[in-house]
Amino acid sequence: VMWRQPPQHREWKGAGTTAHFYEIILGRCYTYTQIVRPELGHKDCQKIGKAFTNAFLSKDPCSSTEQDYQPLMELTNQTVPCDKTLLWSKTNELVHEYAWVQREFFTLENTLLGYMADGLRWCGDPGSPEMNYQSCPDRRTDCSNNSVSVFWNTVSKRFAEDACGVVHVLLNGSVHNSFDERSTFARVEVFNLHPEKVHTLQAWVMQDIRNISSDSCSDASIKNLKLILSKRNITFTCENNYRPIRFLQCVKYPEHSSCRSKI
Ligand code: DVN
Repeated sequence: VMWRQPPQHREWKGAGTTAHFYEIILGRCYTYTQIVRPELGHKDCQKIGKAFTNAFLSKDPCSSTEQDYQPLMELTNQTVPCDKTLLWSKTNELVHEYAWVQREFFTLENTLLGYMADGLRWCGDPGSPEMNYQSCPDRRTDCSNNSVSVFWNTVSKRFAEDACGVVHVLLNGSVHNSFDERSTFARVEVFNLHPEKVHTLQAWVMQDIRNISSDSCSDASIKNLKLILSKRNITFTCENNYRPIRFLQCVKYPEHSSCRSKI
């Protein structure tokens, strides 16, 4: 008898679907809609969970499209108040620490869909109705239109399109390109802000407290961001080492000189 063997080699270069993916997204959906934002208690998490998996199961994980995620997008629409959208790039930990304290701000991961998918991986296979727990496409070595990247591009696009008033972005002043043209923030979000609704983008550029250098707002990459926005008729303002967020950094390094004085 020829038993069907489990795959002997990993098809893709990236890690496979997160174990218990379906249970995690379903649980997160209920946590978010019942506990974090009970005003969204009417959302149908069973339907949302099915729409999520239907977006990628039995499909080629390298030919994912925005269209695949449309039913999921329609079930998870959510209003973010004007002036409360908080974008970020290369500041994953710090931005979410700040959003945890300043509860009125919404990062994408503080919205239902971002909250559900945060930190997870998923992909399917055209020849199977199951998730692929063995491997998923790596966006650099396998393909850019993979199920996870297309998802984040799609939800990031909607998040930016929906923004209004002043939009904030938390950037990292201690990396080579604070405004990195390859980032989701640069590729997707900046170009999908609607100038009729968003009059200003305010950047907070935070430096690593252990090596504070000169003014990051005058860096070439930030000037490039300012230029792109001026062409799009959006005012750009930039603040270096915004004090409330500096205080968060000081929680970790209370003995640092910039944390000891003038508080
Ligand atoms: O404003 C936020 C948020 O709204 C989000 O959707 O986009 C912004 C953050 O993304 P970013 O500007 O690309 O910021 P980072 O710090 O470069 O990337 C954050 C995370 O997204 C990283 O884990 C990236 O994975 P990596 O580079 O470590 O392998 C990941 N990421 C970036 N571009 C991606 C992506 N993941 C999948 N597909 C992409 N195209």
